[in-house]
Amino acid sequence: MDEKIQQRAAQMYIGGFIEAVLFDRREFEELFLHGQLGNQWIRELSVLVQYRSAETEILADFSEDMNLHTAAKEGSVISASQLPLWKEEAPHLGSKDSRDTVSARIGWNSLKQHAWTLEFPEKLNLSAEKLLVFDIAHAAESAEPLDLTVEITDAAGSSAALPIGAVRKLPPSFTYRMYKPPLQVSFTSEPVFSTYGLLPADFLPDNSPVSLEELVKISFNFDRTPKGDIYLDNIGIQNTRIY
Ligand SMILES: [Ca+2]
Repeated sequence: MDEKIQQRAAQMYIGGFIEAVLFDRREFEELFLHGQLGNQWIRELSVLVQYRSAETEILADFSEDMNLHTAAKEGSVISASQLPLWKEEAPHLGSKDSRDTVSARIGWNSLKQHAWTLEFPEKLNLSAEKLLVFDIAHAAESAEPLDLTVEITDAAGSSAALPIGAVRKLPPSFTYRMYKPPLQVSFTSEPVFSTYGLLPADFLPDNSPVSLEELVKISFNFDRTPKGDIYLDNIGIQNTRIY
């Protein structure tokens, strides 16, 4: 990356962090929640941002046990529908090492009814001033952008769905050269997470009957990109004063 672009990117993100943390200018938090905003200011930049606010209630981060069907909140139930690949593992790094945290790995190879679903023991409130957040990364090198649908369901069984592409599709993998020339080592990639923050209001078309105060289920439906191999992690509800 060009030196000047690196400097401008550092100014933007370090400056944004200071504005948000020291001066309570919470609107700068958007820089970290919506990676594509960085592109609007520095067009040459390709940005993937992983971010978690201290005001996040984690629903699933796969750290509690080795059981695929349990999540952070006791009594939560995870299930999968027709997924050819579903396990929990530590994402690999570009080297032979792995991360020291575990994520859900999900793969599919058609547009059939593939879904991954998290059900809660108690009704979840996703009303105003809250965001549904989660992290996604390509698990294998992918040259294509990836889209999927997030669906929320309330206690009465009403549901509403939103493709992540409404915010932005997950960009193709970034490739990099691990060793500098003249070493003849091919370009490689590694899983890099992107944080998504979905606004409840964006799920609701006019007159939608879904009750945001009484959610019982969040589903990830793999119905927009015919095949994918992803890591999913850090699903949570974030308090926000941005919007
Ligand atoms: Ca578990």
